[in-house]
Formats: sequence, C-alpha cells, structure tokens
Amino acid sequence: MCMIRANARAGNEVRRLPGAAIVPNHVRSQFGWSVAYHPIFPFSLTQIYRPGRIPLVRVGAIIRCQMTPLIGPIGKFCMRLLHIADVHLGRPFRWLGRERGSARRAELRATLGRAVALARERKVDALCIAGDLYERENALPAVGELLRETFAALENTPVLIAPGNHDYYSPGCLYDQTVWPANVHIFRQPALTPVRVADGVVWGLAFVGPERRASPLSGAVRPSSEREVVLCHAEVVESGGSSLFGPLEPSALATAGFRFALLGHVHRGQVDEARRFAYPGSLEPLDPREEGPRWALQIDVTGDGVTIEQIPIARRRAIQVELDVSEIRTRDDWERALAEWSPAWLDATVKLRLVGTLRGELSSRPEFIADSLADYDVDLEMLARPEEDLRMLARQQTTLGAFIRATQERIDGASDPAERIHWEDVLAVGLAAFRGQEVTLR
Ligand SMILES: [Mn+2]
Repeated sequence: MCMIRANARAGNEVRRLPGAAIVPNHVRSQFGWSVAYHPIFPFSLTQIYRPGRIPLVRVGAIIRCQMTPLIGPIGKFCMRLLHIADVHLGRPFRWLGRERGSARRAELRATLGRAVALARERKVDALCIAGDLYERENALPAVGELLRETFAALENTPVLIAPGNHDYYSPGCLYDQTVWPANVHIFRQPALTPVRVADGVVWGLAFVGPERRASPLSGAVRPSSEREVVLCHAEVVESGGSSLFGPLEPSALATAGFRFALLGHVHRGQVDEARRFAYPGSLEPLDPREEGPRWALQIDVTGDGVTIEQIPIARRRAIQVELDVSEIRTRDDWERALAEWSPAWLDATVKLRLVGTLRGELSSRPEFIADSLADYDVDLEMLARPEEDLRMLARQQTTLGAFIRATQERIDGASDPAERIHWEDVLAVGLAAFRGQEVTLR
C-alpha cells in the first residue's frame, strides 16, 4: 500500500492547496495517475492509494474524490524543482594546505551527494544547477566521472545544468568530454532555450566565457504560459545597472513573463519572492568570508506563483572570530583557551584574528599557535604584536634607538587620534623592518 499526500508537502511543513483538483507531478509520474479532489473547506487531507482500487480518504470532512487517468496538465501544480548552485567542485582551498584542502574537496563532493539524495527523497521533477558546478581550471576528467555517476543515481529525474563563469561552456570542455547519462541536460547556448519539465518549462542558458555583459533575458523568447522559469548564472542589478556576470533586472523577468528565476553566482543565499528570484548560495562556504545563509531550495511552481522551502544542506558555516590574546602567556594557557573556543569551529570555516599583545611564550615561539590549529579550518590572521620594551630600546645609541625616539615624539605630540594611529603604525612597521619581520596594519 502506498500513501500519497495529496496536499503539497514541503518537508515538515504541510501547506494547504488552494482550490481543487491539484496534484504534484512527482506523485503523478510515480503512480501514473492523478488524484483530483474537491474540498468543501480548505484543509489538508491524506489519501491512501491502493493500486487498482478506490483510494481511501482519511479525513473528517465531506469531500468528493475521483481518480483520473493522465491526459494532460491537471490543475495548477506545474513542477517541483530542487535548486542548487555554486558547488565549485575542484576548489583548491590552498589556504588550508594540502591535507585539509583535500578533505574540504571531499566534503564538497559529499554535500553534492546529499543534494542528489534530497532530490530523490523529495521526488522532484528536476534538479536544477545554476552554474559554477565545478572550476574549469581545476576540473580533471575525474570530476566529470564523479558527476556522471552522481547524476546517474537520479535515474529518470532530469538534471538541468546552466554553466556559469567558473564552468563556462566551450566546445571540447569537460561538459563535452563527459559521457552523460540520459537524464542530464546541459544548456550549451548563450541564449535561453526551453526544456519541458512535468507541466512546466525551465529555460536555461550557458556562460560561454568567463564574462557575460548581456542580460540573460536578451533576445529571450516570450514564455507562452505562467509555468515557465529561468535557470542561469546571473547578477541581479538595479534598473540600468551593469555587471560582467549576466546583469539581470528583476523587473525584466515579470515583463518577459517568466514566473521566477533560479539563479547562481551570489554565494550568500537570498530568496526574493516579490522580485521573482532566488540564489541558494554556494553549496558550502568556500572561505570564511562567505558568511550568511545557504540552502538547497525546493521550488514548487504553480500557475499562481511559487512556494519555496529553504533546506539547509551545508556541512559548514563561515564565521569570523576575533580574540584578544593579551592575557595569554604560556603555551598551556593557549591550549586551555583553544579547548574552550574550538568546539564551535569543528563544523565551521573560521577567519581567526588574534589581536592584542603577544607576551611570554606567545611572543617567543608564536609558531605553535598555527600548529595548534591544524585540526580546524582556520584562516589565521595575526594582528597581535609582540610586547616591546620601547623605553629600553629608545635609550640605545643606535639607529633603532633614534628611530623610536623620533617616532615616539610624534605619537605623543599627535593632535588627533588619526594622527596618533598613523605614527603608531609607522613605529610598528619600522620595528618590524629592523627585525626583518612582516607586520599587518590595522
Ligand atoms: Mn560561484
């Protein structure tokens, strides 16, 4: 016995379907039947489908239920899409070093695998990928092979790929080298072309170079129904704005008659139902600056609009942490402090700024700080400076002593905070130069 939820389902959230005679295509395609129902009151209902028999209806209200063989679009539900973008397979993650970089690349592959599993679970009508699936310069044939296998697992569910600026299409590129299973469709044209998905249409295009100054909608054929969406890499701009990455004015979407735009390029997730577009964000944060939300988006397209569910899928989040190390003097102190802070870093990619004054062991052997972070995805920025006994150094009858005395005079005589900071920076740079060290200014 199979159960069908006749109300459109989105994860844990159950929405009421408006009106009557609505059936998701993913249900229909699975069972070869559609279920039409006519609720007297707006409510949710669950039907139990028994092959070859009248369905049982488990709901305490008066409804009339009928089974209808499939003879074309029924009702308003058009298609259910799973939308992801900016996977960036093959990303080197150089800042993490060889081992951790390789672990992060494996994580990206695993998260893509979870997106595909999600597409199966949700029985979507298509998995839509809005560009930057991989990075051309790092994409070996093995990446194509991995993608082939990953997408083949979806069997008959279409995978629609609209290449972006990092994985742009050119004849003979990885998209051409790979022998794709029949369910994979790659948009190879720089102008929108349509693909029918269930009772809707997905229009997609490819970047064919690292830049695209034309709007994705330039030369677009006007869609013929309310059930048509755009899938592409693009940068949303205000009216008259320009971009090197497919400038898209949201108002042009409505003017052109598209129901919605499934976009890629911006790595921070954004859903704007009013202006008809969504960015799922990069599948995983690619570096610690990529703060903000990211999801796989389940997009149900109906004749009336879209409903969107944001499904968290990333393993990591990007965070920025600033720590004052002035009170830490020994390696043991540092290890204890780290044990307190670091549990939150295990599922994160972290920009760590150390500020304050380096004292004791932190000053004499600062290299152990970086060593102790080897188990985390931490991009370390050392802004803390060693404690200086400037008064003692200034007494020296040396060039260094003279430099410190002269600079200290300017610091003491500064007329405003900006000037003071300026001369403090001069002192820091000068001291570092005398020692052949690097320094990061505020
Ligand atoms: Mn990208």
